[in-house]
Amino acid sequence: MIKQLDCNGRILNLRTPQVMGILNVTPDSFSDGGQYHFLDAAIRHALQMQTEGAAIIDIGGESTRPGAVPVSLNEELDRVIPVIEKLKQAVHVPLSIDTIKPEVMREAVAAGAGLINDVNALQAEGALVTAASLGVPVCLMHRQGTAQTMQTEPVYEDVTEDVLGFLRGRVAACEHAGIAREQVILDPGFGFGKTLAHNMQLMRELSAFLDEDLPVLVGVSRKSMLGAILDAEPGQRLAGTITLQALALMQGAHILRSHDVKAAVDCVKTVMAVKTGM
Ligand code: 7PM
Repeated sequence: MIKQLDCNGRILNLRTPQVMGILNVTPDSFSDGGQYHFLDAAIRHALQMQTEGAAIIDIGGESTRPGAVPVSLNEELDRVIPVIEKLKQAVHVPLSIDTIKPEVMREAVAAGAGLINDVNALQAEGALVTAASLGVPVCLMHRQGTAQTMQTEPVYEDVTEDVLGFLRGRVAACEHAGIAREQVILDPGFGFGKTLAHNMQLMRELSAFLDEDLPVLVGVSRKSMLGAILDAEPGQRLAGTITLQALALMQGAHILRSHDVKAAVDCVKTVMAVKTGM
């Protein structure tokens, strides 16, 4: 497996697991009340995550989460492009753009983003061609249904096999479009059109995704599956988040997408100490 990704000139080293800090620039962001909506707060938050050890900052302007209202192209561009332009100067780690829209991918990479994080796995019209032309790494996430429909009784034959089969197909589509396999990151998409039982099976069987010999990204931070397990609000899901992250790291996960960067970095250090004995 390629252990280093060139993210638009900034290197993401995957020889050790890394933490992707979540920077939300949506006013309806579920766990931070949208206080990072404004540019200065976004910069401060990104700088803090970098100080805490984030190796990459993920910037999302469209609410891609289950149940979210779609955002217009111009609204999404207005939210994320100024943040990327500022962050390009303010931080030194690579920046990731969380979007499903090819126009946003293009503008974001032009502004300095170095990785495309697409919860729609480049299935939008023009997304594959655009990502191929931009030449940055892409994270392909699985989801069942759209943001509006995905929590209505998701069904799988075998969730691990189904998700893996979908991602294999998208990797093939990427290669056909001219995106090198070495540029692809896999993500099973925890919480996106999955029941609690589906999410738990995916975590138990995460090592199946590692067998593809591609980097694997895991996004479990504060998710509603933890709300269901713990009967806790998003702000009270840290211990559950870290527990799932540790289980993912034990199975070989490469990137943890996390709100709580310091705790996730400590989790990486601790699990790596167990794995390596030092
Ligand atoms: C409700 C549910 C609110 C989910 C917010 C979310 C992922 C992602 C998101 C993920 C990748 C969140 C999510 N989740 N991108 N974007 N993987 N690659 O926790 O799991 O921010 S949105």
